[in-house]
Amino acid sequence: MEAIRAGYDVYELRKQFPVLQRELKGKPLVYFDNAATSQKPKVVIDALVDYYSNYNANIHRGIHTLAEEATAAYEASREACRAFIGAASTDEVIFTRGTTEGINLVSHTWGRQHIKAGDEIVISTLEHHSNIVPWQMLAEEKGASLKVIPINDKGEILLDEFYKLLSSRTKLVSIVHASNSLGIINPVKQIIDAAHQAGAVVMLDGAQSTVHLDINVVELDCDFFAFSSHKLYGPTGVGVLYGKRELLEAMPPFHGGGEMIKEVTFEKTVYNDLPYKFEAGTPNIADTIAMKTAIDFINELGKDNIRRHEHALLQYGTELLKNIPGVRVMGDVENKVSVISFVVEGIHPQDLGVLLDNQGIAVRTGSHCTMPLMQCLNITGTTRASFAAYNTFEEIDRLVKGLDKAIKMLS
Ligand code: C6P
Repeated sequence: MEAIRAGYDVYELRKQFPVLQRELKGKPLVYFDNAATSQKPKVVIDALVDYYSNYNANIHRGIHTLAEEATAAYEASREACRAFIGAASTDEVIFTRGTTEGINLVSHTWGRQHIKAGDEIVISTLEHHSNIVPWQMLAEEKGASLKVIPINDKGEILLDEFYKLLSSRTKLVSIVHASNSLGIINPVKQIIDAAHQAGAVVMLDGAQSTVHLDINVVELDCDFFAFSSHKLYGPTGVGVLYGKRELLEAMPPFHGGGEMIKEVTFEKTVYNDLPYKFEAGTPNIADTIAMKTAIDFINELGKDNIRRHEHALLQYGTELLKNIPGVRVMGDVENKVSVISFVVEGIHPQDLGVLLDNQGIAVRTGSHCTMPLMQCLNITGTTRASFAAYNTFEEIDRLVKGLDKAIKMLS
């Protein structure tokens, strides 16, 4: 039944993930912390081992066979990333350490170049700290100010309030595509179009959307888009910043060093072409190569199939959780990625998390790096269950049972 619903065999898929074979506290592991980082299939782990075992070499530097093989694999990953987000050219695909670094790259380069005293940067209440702090730092440095789009009780962005915030002072709008804490998918197309009409540049934080949604940066018309490999079945420590060519070309480099130069004298440096201008030093070669394997893995499974399965899990889990007395599901809206965030009356999320862990169930608890959102919702934090392609309905049943038990123990 589950296999039919998913469009692929979930149980067969699970066999490809070594860690899912693990027992925790004497029970099969239930891994519901996928929004923090997803587990890795064996093909991704093998890609890392293969690079280090068979063609470990520095890239873009050597003329020997190993260097050529490593460079080819590294650049093949850039092409896979380009296609995955629908960018027009690999020149617009910059490898980073992840979403956080991508946002910091833009704030340190484009931001320092363009933001001036009196300018305004617009973000939303839903932002992750990674899409708040870099802009706060920039605003402080430049004498600019940060404007925050309010949300309704459910956590949805109030578009009318956003439109009111836009003015000729708005230079940048930086918005999370899908909220990590609530799962809500933001109306980014409307936001981008309105921001552009006001003359602002738009950055999207794609940390949570890239694994679930079909991304096409050209159709979205966003100016910058950042994501992390580790949330899409790939390794940690690597990700992508997409930027429109004309913006990237006009931006100063982020870091100085090897690889980002064409020519250096003691008097002057001529910077390299895109995308290398933004990739100083020896990069994270193995993980970048394995990120392609993760993208291939998703493409083979089919994003549509994964989405259908995850949505079914989301609906099933939301209904069951809502029926548990004392449980309040936060961000319970239609347009969501597979995240269920909830609070239980009178019980601290951390206590709940520990008791669930004792039953072999991994969830995330706390503010999820969105403290201002928690303050706005008037809560200290939530318990968050986030689903991936390999999760099952039985695992949700285990969560519900585990929750029941934990609530009884803590009440
Ligand atoms: N959210 C979570 O458990 P990095 O760490 O750079 O790969 O991603 C940062 C980041 C940025 N934006 C959003 C919307 C995110 O969800 C994250 C990472 C994890 O929700 C860890 S806090």
